[in-house]
Amino acid sequence: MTRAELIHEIKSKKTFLCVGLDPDLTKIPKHLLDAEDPIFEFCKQIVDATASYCVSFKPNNAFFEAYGLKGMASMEKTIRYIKANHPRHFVISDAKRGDIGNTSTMYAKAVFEHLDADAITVAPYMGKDSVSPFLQFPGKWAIVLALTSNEGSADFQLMEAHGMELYKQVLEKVSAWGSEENLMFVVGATKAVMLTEIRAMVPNHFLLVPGVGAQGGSLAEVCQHGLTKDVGLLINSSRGIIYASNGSDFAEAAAAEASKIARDMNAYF
Ligand code: OMP
Repeated sequence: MTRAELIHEIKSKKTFLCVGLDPDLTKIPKHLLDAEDPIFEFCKQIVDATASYCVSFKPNNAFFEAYGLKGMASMEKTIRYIKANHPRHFVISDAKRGDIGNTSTMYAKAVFEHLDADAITVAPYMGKDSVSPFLQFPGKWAIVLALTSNEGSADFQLMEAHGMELYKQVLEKVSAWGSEENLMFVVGATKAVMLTEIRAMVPNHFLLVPGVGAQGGSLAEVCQHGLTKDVGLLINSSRGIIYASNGSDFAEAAAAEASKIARDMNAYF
């Protein structure tokens, strides 16, 4: 999906919500456990219920890999289901990859050629040759970790070297490796006030912003500091939407939660 296509989807639907698919067998409704593939069944129903309120889905690999081969198959089925039934949604494989170039190329092939996801999250700390392979696929995106939502982000990302915090060096260096057409950055919603400085460095890049909902980040604050004329934000919520209910009404509850966020986003158009 190109940047222009993504912006078109966002502006025509008046939402920039990304629904995170983090399936956990201990949290999904009990009645789904009898299904042949409970994880896929859960994701499929969440996807169908929330699709009209979002422009993107973000399956997080960990929540599928935790169930071994079966979980991996559920992830692949989920991504193929989204691609086939909701083809205008932007699919982010949240795998946080990054390795020597030779290996990153294979990670990129796995996610872009085999799974046909639109984007993958990438950790930048092995440097240019570890990130570049993800930028070689037309219409596909690398979403590089800049300032993450967790407490531990302070351990390295806020450390200063040569008078500049490490996450700012990541923004500066990595933005020169790709373009606004194939590169986004992750900035946690819990760090919303820092978006003003981040926007001064990357005024047009799309930012993936997780951390509203369960982690307590504020949508209004993120929008206040991070919105651009092209919107420039994909705001993710996972648990706050997908576990809105663990009863038989889970899909309706997820839809209601996604719709609430989409309504709030509507005000910014
Ligand atoms: P909830 O806290 O349940 O909304 O989930 C947030 C999702 O975003 C999880 O899949 C996290 O792994 C992911 N995430 C963060 O929470 N913080 C970050 O800084 C980056 C990510 C991510 O790259 O998506």
